[in-house]
Amino acid sequence: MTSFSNVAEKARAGERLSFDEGVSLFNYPNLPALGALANDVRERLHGDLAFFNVNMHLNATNVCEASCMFCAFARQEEGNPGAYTMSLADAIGRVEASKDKALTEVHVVNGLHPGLPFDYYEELLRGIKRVRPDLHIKGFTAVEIEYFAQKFGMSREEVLSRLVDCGLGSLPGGGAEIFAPSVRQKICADKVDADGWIEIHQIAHRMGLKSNCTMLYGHVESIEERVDHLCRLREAQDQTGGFQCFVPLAFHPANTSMQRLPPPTGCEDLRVYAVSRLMLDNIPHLKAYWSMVGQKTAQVALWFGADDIDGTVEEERIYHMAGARTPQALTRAELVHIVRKAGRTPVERDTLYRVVRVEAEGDVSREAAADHAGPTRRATHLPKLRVVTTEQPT
Ligand code: V47
Repeated sequence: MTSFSNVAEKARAGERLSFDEGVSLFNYPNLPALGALANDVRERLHGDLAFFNVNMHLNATNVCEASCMFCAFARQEEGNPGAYTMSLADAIGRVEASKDKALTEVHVVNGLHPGLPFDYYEELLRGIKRVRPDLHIKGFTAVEIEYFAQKFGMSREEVLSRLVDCGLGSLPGGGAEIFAPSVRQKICADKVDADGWIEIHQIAHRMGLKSNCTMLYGHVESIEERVDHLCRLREAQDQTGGFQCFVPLAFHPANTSMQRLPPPTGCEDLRVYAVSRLMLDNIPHLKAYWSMVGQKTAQVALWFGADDIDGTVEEERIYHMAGARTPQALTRAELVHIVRKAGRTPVERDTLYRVVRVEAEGDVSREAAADHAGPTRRATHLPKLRVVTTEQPT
């Protein structure tokens, strides 16, 4: 019999939790107690630090051959209402237009466009590096990598190494959804399967790239299927160790084929963060993506296991086309404010979690001057973190 106090004892001792214990945590009614346990683990790993970055998103096309039931962003064909594909000049120009902003990352994710040559993606990466050699490019989900491999007759390794040669720096975590085959078959039948998604990340890890991982929750999946998903990520991480961050993604139903479903509640979001922190004992960071769960839930999540709130984002499209009511971007000062008001110490990181800048107590920068947050506790274990500026041009 799995009691909460037994599971709590194991978690506090740093012991690995089993599948059954993960299920029992999802069913445990006392959310504050669950959150406090996850917070113990979070503070053991990161003290009171909370990470964010200064980034932009680039979605060069939303034309997509796949027909995922949860997606409001994709358009099946060029010419359909709302479909768009940026010219290379336009896409690269958007990054160039950010020249005066202190960004460290561009997050590039696209639809599976049937008509674009591989060259388009290579030129896109080269062009971004030409205009902003200092930016880290986190780009292309495992689903896109698999699509390129199939469509252009290359191995997964070859696709990745050609993109790395053009400037790709790491992989985002998208496309994992829920690994259970029966759910995948229902909601995203055209996508690479779980084994393929995991293998692509593991190939990337063996090539020396870092990546993130995600789980889309709050649609048709069961609790057991969530826990199975977390256990599979944990097992993959035991083997290759390249996942830096886990990002739970709360389903936004508006404008999708599952719009009759209610969105996950705030309590459900917090429960997913807490259980994920407790189950994923080998993935260092847990992100509460503010753009998706909202600034308020992201703040509370910093006490329920999460240590990261993502970045300034600039032009989020995937969730906003699915009804997200959050702003499309936040300024750096706003992120600092949110974190401080949550009672954590804000740390600007780069994509690889190297510290760009710690907003320590009493720190007054030009941007932070706009922030009227009061004093906060000092970062507790800064010596562990290496301070860098931004990535050097390759
Ligand atoms: O794979 C699509 C999800 C993902 C909806 O790696 C939806 O740091 C909710 O992966 N409701 C793409 N979710 C975004 C993504 C991501 C975002 C932020 C940071 C990182 C990272 C990765 O978005 C998709 C899918 O799982 N998604 N539509 C929707 N209606």
